[in-house]
Amino acid sequence: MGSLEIIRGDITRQEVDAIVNAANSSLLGGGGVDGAIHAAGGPDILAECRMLRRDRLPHGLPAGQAIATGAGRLPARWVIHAVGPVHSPSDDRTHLLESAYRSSLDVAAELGAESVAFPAISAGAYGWPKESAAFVAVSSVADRLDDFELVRFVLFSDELHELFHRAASELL
Ligand code: AR6
Repeated sequence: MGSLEIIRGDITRQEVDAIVNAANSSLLGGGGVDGAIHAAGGPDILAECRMLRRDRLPHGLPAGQAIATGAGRLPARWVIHAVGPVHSPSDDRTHLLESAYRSSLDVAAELGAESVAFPAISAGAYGWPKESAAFVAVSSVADRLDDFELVRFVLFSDELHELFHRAASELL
């Protein structure tokens, strides 16, 4: 049985096979986790993203989907760029948030990654309510843990760290 870890920390420092980026559809960078990954990983990641846009994704990567690049100078081997949905109070986009996690795990499995670290996708600039973000994240990976040695959630705040622990204790 693979293990699930929930820690407080910085995704760019994780020594795992693949880290997941909370990207946007352009794949060309942004703030938050995305900015931190490109800043710490160096220009090779953005160069690869530009090639993906040119060759395979002229219209960008839709919400709910994921695609991998190398990880530049980061300790991880791959960055899996996942696009979460922007939260909408009038339109339930939970399926897209679930899909961002599950597509990331699909990509990780295709790469042969044994260990994967996630941030709280959509829980920052995209405005997803934090408690729901934690529940959707944990429930989306729960039935896939056996496919990996380690799935780790890396939370940037005490509040999200606590909410992810609470979700895991209720769901697992
Ligand atoms: N390590 C772990 N978590 C982090 C880090 C870090 N280094 N930095 C921030 N967080 P966000 P989103 C937390 O906004 O909501 C970007 O501009 C952060 O506190 O990064 O999916 C993209 O380009 C929050 O809890 O991602 C998109 O345009 C969580 O990571 C847009 O933001 C996610 O916040 C995506 O928004």
